[in-house]
Amino acid sequence: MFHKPGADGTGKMADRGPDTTISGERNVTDLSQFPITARWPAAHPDRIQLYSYPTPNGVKAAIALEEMALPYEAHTVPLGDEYVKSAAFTSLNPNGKIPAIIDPDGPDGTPFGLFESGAILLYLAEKSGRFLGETARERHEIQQWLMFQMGGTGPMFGQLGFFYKLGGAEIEDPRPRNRYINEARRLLGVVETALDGRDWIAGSYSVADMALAPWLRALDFYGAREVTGWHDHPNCVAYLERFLERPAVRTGLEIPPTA
Ligand SMILES: N[C@@H](CCC(=O)N[C@@H](CS)C(=O)NCC(=O)O)C(=O)O
Repeated sequence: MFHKPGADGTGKMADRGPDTTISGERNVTDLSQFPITARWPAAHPDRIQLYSYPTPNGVKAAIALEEMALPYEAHTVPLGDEYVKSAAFTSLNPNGKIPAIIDPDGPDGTPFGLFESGAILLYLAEKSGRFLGETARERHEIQQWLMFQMGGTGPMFGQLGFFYKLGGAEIEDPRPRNRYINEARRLLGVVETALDGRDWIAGSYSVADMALAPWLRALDFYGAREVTGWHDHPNCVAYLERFLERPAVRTGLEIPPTA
């Protein structure tokens, strides 16, 4: 752990690092070394800057920030190339995809940028000291399911969405569509079995759930519940309902605003 939230549990930042200047009584953090801040200016540079859009990958970061009560400022970055593939955005994430963050109070006390939702979840969990288990065994199991989401349900459900609902739905050859339908159904079966007798994927509520549940929810958005046999997976159904009941989740799902 490199940083714990304030003892009052509000997630207040630690003392400012060397990149911070003092202006009168108020600390002013300088994020100008990050070119993205010229296009998406920080009104509160002392807070974590979130660059995102409320997609399954994007909401993971917002949900984590909400759950951990870390102070942050969200910037809406739509998915068009003029945004995610712009020079400003790729200066922070060369891969040109949301989400990405800048933490003005990074591990060594200086501003720190990070992309890839799984890496962001692990970073925020370490920073806050929350949702990454209490023991090494728990931590490794949480990381296991997080990696399962990042390499499994995320890319596979994403491809299913493309071939079933989005740009690829008009392709006549049924093979890509069937491939991802079958793979999504198989992955649902894995999650269904793992949830037998437990409320959360790694035992206690963790960043693995913040990663996994938004992708289970995406099946509904893709209109793919029937083809993947969603309702034949009662543990998954109950799990998603449990997740969506959390106030931090309900808030995080709407961040950043799209209008
Ligand atoms: N592995 C990345 C994937 C991120 C990702 O695919 N983001 C999508 C939205 S969910 C995106 O930015 N798409 C825009 C594009 O690919 O041009 C992560 O988990 O952060």
